[in-house]
Amino acid sequence: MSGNLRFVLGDQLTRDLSALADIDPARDAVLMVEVEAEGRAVPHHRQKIAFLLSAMRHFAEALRAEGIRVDYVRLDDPDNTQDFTGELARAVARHGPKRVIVTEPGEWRVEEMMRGWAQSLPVPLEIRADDRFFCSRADFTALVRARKTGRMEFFYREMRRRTGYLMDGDTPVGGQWNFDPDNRKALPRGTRVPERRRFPPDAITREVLALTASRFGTHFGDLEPFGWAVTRADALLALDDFIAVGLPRFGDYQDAMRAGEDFLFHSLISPYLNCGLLTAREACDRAVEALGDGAAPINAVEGFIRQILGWREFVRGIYWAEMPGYAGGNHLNATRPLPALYWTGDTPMRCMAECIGTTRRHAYAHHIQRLMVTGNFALLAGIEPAQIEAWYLAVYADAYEWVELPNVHGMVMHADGGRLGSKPYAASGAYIHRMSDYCTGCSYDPKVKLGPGACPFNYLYWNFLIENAAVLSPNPRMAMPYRTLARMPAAQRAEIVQAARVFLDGLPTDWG
Ligand code: FAD
Ligand code: DLZ
Ligand code: SF4
Repeated sequence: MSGNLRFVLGDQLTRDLSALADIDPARDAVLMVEVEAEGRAVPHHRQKIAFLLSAMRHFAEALRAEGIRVDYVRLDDPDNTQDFTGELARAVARHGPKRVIVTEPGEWRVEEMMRGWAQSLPVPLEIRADDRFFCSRADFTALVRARKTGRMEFFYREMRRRTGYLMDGDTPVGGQWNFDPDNRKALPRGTRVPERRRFPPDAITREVLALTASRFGTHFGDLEPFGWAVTRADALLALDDFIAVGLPRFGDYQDAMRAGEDFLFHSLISPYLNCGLLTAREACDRAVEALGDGAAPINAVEGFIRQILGWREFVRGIYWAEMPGYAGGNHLNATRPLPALYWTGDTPMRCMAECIGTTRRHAYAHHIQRLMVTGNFALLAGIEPAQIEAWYLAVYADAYEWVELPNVHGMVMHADGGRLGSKPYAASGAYIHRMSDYCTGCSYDPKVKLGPGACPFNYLYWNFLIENAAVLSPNPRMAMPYRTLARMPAAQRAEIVQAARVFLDGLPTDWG
């Protein structure tokens, strides 16, 4: 072979990817590999594996249709060594390229592999920046030095200024940077939630579903019904669908939850953004257009832009700026093993059962379910960060470590000591009761604090504050709950600790 081998990973399915930028179809080849090691790095949800393998196969077809040579190694190829390093070495031996070209990966683990390839391959390795983000890793480091990344809000404003999104000269469109106070409404009873466009499996997806069932049969999660888009064209239709039926009320009900409604007004585009079928820029552009057309209000569009231009870019920046040390922290010294209910969904807590149910059905749960239900429970129960992180990385179709880890380790578990968020998002049952209808029909009562029928979130919340008082009470943002705790009679505090201990020690951890 007289050209270069361009190795494209499963979350790099973007035609404009830096590793494909200057491809010469006459001399170069693209390598894509399906390997068991990636499906088992954590035991990924079966629907996530099928989604990604199908998207990879469709992407390879699209490149071939352009006349690009794609060397595609299938999972069931008998010669497949089943990991990236083995497959790259075999491909280099097959093709004898001048160079191997890759785009930087989304996980530290894989970047370490790449550093190994630079040593072990008989040809030079070129690692290119991933320019699918608004803020490059180098830009973020510069912002850290300029002290503009202390909090997401300041980073986000800087990104608004840099991109010009929702800016009117130097001032934010609508006169304020942040419409969060408008975006915390519970869903009024009777509100109609739109049907969302889903994409029935084609022949390639059906083949991959069967392969996933046979190779990853023991993994968590339903394979079907499968409704994800697996091509760029369909992912664009999914974005259109969101802009038309979801975005107008996205802001109002961003934090709402309703039993049986798995998607509400959320965009469902994170799996596409993160594997490359859609770009962050086109998602933001479409939302801004909708504002200009009068099809969506400013609180919705700003809320959506904030998630993508703000949070998504911020967590990626933190990940690469702080790794590898970031993953090792355990600020609250949480050590409890992950309860089996995270895998089985078998619990009388209706909120947890609902959120784990949607996770099992779709490899998806929306943000507030992840943060304020399954995440809040993990925080209050003191689950060991590494165990709950592995769960989140496994169960969501959009999960890659660059985005999962800061959200779980930092935002949910406060295990980073406050790098990501200034205080833990701990909440009692009152929050879930206010923002959802889960408590109706639950075996517990959110208004009961202790004793028979008490909502576990209530005593777990106070127990969490008691157990972590030494670390958390000096935090000025925690002053209010600690003042309330200080007024609580000692006997009541003892009862809380006892109720939490009985409840937590009674949770099975074995689900095999
Ligand atoms: P929408 O609610 O429609 O939001 C629009 C987009 O904003 C999302 O597609 C996503 O790209 C971005 N976004 C929103 N919030 C965040 C955030 N906190 N961090 C980064 N991007 C954000 N998101 C992932 O993409 N992968 C993960 O592995 C992941 N793990 C999470 C774990 C926890 C504990 C929490 C609290 C959040 C996590 N998130 C993760 C963020 C968020 O929950 C998902 O991006 C969102 O639920 C995806 O659904 P959606 O596309 O319908 O999002
Ligand atoms: C998540 C995943 C899975 C399950 N399988 C593959 C695969 O077979 N081949 C591949 O190239 N990528 C896969 N991925 C995505 C990778 O895990 C991801 O590219 C790296 O973690 C870097 O972010
Ligand atoms: Fe969840 Fe408590 Fe409400 Fe039950 S009562 S759904 S456990 S918050």
